[in-house]
Amino acid sequence: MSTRVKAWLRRLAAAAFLALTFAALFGLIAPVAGLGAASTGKTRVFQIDSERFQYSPARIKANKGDHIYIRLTSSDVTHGLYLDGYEMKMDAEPAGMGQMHFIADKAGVFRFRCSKTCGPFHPFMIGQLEVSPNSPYQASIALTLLAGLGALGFVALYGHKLIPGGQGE
Ligand SMILES: [Cu+2]
Repeated sequence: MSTRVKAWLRRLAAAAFLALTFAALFGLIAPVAGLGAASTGKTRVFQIDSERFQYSPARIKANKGDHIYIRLTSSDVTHGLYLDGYEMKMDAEPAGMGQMHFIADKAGVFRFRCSKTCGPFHPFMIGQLEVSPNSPYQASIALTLLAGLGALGFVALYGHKLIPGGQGE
């Protein structure tokens, strides 16, 4: 190979390396700055009715980052709803309605249970909120790892060529 071609290849390699490094840095910074995930949150309104000794629906689902509104009504006596993990609670009297609003900033499966003693099976009055990890957020993390691995692999393969006077000469 002529020296001109070698020099050109080296410059190309350096440019690719820089591009990968920037991609990796941006991938790391973007989710932290909220560019990747914050804009994807949806508003979800759940209407849960309570009746001795169950909630309906008893299972609700959302994605991380969603704005969640839960409205609680009761068809018989006063019930409550305490949400584990988010440590929030509300009550619903027979003619009234309880409400809570929060941003699902934690992924996982969280139990909610009745917080008003309503009868013999009160301790078994439970439900669950499932918060799935936000996929665009996960994708940005995967991209970051990929870019990082790419940069590492590149350095491992061609790093010696980036140093003037190295083995690649
Ligand atoms: Cu209850």
